[in-house]
Amino acid sequence: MDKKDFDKRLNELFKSYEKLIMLRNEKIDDYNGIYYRYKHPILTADHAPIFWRYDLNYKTNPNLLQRFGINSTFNAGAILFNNRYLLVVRVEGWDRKSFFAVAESPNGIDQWRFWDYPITLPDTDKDETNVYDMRLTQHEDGWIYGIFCSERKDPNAPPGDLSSAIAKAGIVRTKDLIAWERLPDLKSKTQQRNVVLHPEFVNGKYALYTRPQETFIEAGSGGGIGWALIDDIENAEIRDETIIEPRVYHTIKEVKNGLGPPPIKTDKGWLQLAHGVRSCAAGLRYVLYMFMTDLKEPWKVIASPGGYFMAPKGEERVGDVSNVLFSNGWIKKDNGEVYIYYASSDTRMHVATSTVEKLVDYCLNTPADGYRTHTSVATLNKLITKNLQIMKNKKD
Ligand code: BGC
Ligand code: BMA
Repeated sequence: MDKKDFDKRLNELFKSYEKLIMLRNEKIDDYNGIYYRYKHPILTADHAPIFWRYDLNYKTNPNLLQRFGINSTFNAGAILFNNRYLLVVRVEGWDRKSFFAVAESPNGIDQWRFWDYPITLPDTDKDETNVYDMRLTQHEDGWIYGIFCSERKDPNAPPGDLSSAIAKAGIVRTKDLIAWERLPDLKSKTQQRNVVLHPEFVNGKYALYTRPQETFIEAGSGGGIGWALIDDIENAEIRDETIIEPRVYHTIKEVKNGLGPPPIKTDKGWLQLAHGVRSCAAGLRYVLYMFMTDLKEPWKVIASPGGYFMAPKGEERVGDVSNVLFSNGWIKKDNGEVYIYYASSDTRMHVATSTVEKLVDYCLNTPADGYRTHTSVATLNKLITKNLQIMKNKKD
């Protein structure tokens, strides 16, 4: 390419990038009363800055090739920090390594732009191969904590097995999302993924939602969302762990489940968003579901709406790992609005909006799963009978 073409092409790249970033999002008119989806994904691989992907120097990149490919942007932690909407996004390169990068939006809905540099995590263990899925918790101790999955090759894997891995929870904290202090990884008897810090002290201690697992993929016999009190966050160790939200046969959380973001406090209890996984011929299907826990005893489940809250739909269904919705970030605004940030098929980020009032109503008044066809039909019949009466009264 001659220099003129190079400059022209580069100019076009910057222009179409700006157009993508400035694209306004809008609600989709697909009413379920519970939440709204939005027309466009909020972050895709194309949202990665041009200056991350290309070498902009004509001398060293005369053909204007991408030098650092970005594959996907997903599973973001979220925080409203000094009135700024921030996501800590899992960005994955063409090399399959994921890293964290902050993206910021003026309104929480569109115009998401990455900060210039990704997060450079303190490198504390040479065996740590990949990191992902950070949950951000603004804790009442004054720190913002990030707990993420730290993955390495299983040292006991037989020769030739280059897939078996070990998952643990890495812990960092920050006051500004720029300088990150790394604390020792969570000590646990089992592997851990989906570990989330509760925002308040409980009985004077830090409290973790956990997800013990027997092997890298299988939750195993202990499977479910657990709860553990931690004596010292600077040397966090799980001593006692109780399963508070178990897996159940023939439900959306039959194979695995795990907490999403830290819970939202309401006067009726804590709103909890989680993912549930079931197995089918097409592989694992990940959906989002909700439950509520007690305000004073956040480890006690007080409401379990049956079934999924949100499942992959339309283009969400397709991606690197198809048939997956995953969320590890949401933001509650002072006016009661809730912005739910979720990823589809390990590929892109979306937003859905609701309110605390609606989510509490959803949790408290959606019939629970009766675990059998017969109970589901009985629940439906009750609703139909009630509604037919209302419809008949209207006609009379
Ligand atoms: C992937 C994760 C996935 C996990 C379990 C990891 O290697 O990076 O996205 O959740 O495996 O399947
Ligand atoms: C998991 C998660 C996510 C991912 C999902 C589907 O176990 O921790 O990273 O979105 O698998 O691949």
